[in-house]
Amino acid sequence: MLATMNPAPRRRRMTLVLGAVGVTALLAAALPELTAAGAAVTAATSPATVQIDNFAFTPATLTVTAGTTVIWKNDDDSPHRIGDKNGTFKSAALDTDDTFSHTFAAPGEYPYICTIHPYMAGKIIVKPAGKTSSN
Ligand SMILES: [Cu+2]
Repeated sequence: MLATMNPAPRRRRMTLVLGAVGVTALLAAALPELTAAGAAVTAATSPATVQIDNFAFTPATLTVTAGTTVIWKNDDDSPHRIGDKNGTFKSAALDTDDTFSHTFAAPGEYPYICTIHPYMAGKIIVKPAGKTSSN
């Protein structure tokens, strides 16, 4: 007897769940800031910053997802010039407070130096998009 009663309530519950998903999707579209930390937003990448200070890059190794724009900012009193070892990106000489940005579309490892002070070394590691640890 119970078995014949079950299908109707279950179907109604499914409809409610689908409705809730629809509302969530609408909210996600309308309020992207509220859902930026959620797993559903995989394409969102915010700019990442490397600080240049005291003749060093901070962080020395920065890991980002593909599509991320990395911004270098020179907080030093000396000029610095960023050049990656594979010739993928190269900045002009950056004076104090100058910035340089590069968008990393392709996954891989990008070691770079300051071409004025070659002992200054850093590395950008680019992971494939959609493989963030939050998932
Ligand atoms: Cu330098």
